[in-house]
Amino acid sequence: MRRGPLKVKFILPALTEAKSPFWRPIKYSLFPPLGLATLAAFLRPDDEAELVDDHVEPLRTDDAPDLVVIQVYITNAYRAYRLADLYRAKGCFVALGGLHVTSLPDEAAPHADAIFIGPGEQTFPRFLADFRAGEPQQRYVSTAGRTLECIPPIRRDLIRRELYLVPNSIVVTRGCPQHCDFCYKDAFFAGGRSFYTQRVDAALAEIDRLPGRHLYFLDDHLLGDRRFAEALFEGMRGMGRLFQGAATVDSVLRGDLIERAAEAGLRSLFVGFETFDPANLRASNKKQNLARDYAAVARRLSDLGIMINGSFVFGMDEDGPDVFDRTVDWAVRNGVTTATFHVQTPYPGTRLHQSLAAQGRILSSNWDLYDTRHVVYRPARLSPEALEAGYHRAYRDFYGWGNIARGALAHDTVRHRAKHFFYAAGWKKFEPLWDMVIKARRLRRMTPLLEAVLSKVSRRGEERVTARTDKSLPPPEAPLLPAE
Ligand code: B12
Ligand code: SF4
Repeated sequence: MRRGPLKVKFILPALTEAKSPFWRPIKYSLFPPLGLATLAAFLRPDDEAELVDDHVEPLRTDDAPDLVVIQVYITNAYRAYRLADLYRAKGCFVALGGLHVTSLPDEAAPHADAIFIGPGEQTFPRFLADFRAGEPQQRYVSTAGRTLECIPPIRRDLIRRELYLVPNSIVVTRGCPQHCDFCYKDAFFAGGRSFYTQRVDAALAEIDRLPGRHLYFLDDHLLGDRRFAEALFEGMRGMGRLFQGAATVDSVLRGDLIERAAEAGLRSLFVGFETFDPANLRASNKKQNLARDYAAVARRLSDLGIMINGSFVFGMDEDGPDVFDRTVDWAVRNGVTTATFHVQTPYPGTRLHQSLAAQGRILSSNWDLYDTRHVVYRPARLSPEALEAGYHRAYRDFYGWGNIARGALAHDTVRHRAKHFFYAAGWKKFEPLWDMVIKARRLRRMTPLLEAVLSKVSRRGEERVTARTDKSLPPPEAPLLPAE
């Protein structure tokens, strides 16, 4: 029985200690650990909580809190286990949860006093009550009845805002209504609802609490529940916010939700195009993309002044050696502002993993390599080397100066062209500058710049310019930077 206040340390371990040549400080200084700050809200006011994000600040391990809560993603799993072992050796109670623990509970269990399967809003408060009563269980499983209604406000006071470019990241839903075979989602939300939302008034209140103008919704599919999204955007009209988010191809084409989002302040959207091949889409159960006109998606977003962060996956079974150039070419021609390329990665627990394992095609179970940059399975129509090389080439080509300029010219207005150019170049071409800003702890000073780039593209008073064709552009001149 523990009557007094608890000393609790929440840790988001980094994927590795920041020494890999692929470590991009700006990528890991974007978003604070929202999941852990959500869990911290279930503590009592007199408990002492500390939240450490290993990506952006030194992690001291010479302390001995009553409870250590560690979030485990696939790529930080080994480091998370090492930290867990270290704290347990000192007699601290260690709780492990998150996506990777949910996929592989038996792997995680030997490193923990308690493990948590699925989202934590249902299980963590239950555990805290058991822990205080001196009767913690070893395994907590989130099941039917999980909800975001009436959860306490996320503990943003624990987040060191000055360490992040986007401290105003926010999640107002959990999961997604779709069921793609390669996605973490179905395994993570098994046993209960796999798509649910906050109450609109609670989401609006959370938005209201955030200072400044810029917001980044980290929801898997912000437009996934039409009624919720409509009410959210209605409530946000007039708030003067600028925001970014993610949604599916079909939701951009359907109805007028995307217009409502633009009116509420949506300025850039992460869109899961993933593949152009219908056989790939069918094989991965990505039905919502089938027979959709991707170019129409790009046009609609461009017309609304919304920049596109396109997500593309390489290495599906129909992908041959031409997939890289075709994809980059399409993205540039259609004015995709930033692209996120992935080597297909079979996360354990997904149907993709089950299927490749059954075919004997999994080549490695070293989780450090499951970072969407390495090939961990045997592709069907490419060698692993060609797939990895093509992936890196795609990044290099897409972010070459010539293609950044060409992509910018795909838009109709001068303003949108300028925004596209500066956003894409700023993200990939000024890495040393970002590193300096991060080291000097000046990320917050960049917010006005980000807001300026995300400001509204208005057609009023601005002539539409006739889009120049690719042929009229000079070839890429500037040296290409290393891929991501
Ligand atoms: C933001 C984000 C990032 C950010 C930062 C992450 C951060 N600061 O948390 C950045 C850009 C750095 C990033 C990078 C990567 N990411 Co990422 N990212 C996300 C994203 C979009 C949102 C995370 C989030 O805030 N979710 C909302 C919060 C509320 O949920 P949560 O964090 O899961 O926390 C809840 C539960 O997990 C649980 N929980 C978590 N820990 C614990 C612990 C205990 C004890 C308990 C009780 C409960 C519990 O309770 C919380 C509340 O319900 C997710 C997609 C998603 N929807 O989750 C992908 C996602 C997590 N990323 C993913 C991947 C693969 C990566 C990369 C490896 C890929 C890449 N090429 O970039 C890298 C490396 C990450 C790393 N550090 O290891 C995958 C993870 C797959 C897996 N099986 O682990 C996801 C799911 C995307 C996807 N659809 O595939 N990512
Ligand atoms: S649409 Fe995106 S988030 Fe939803 S299941 Fe498919 S990959 Fe996952």
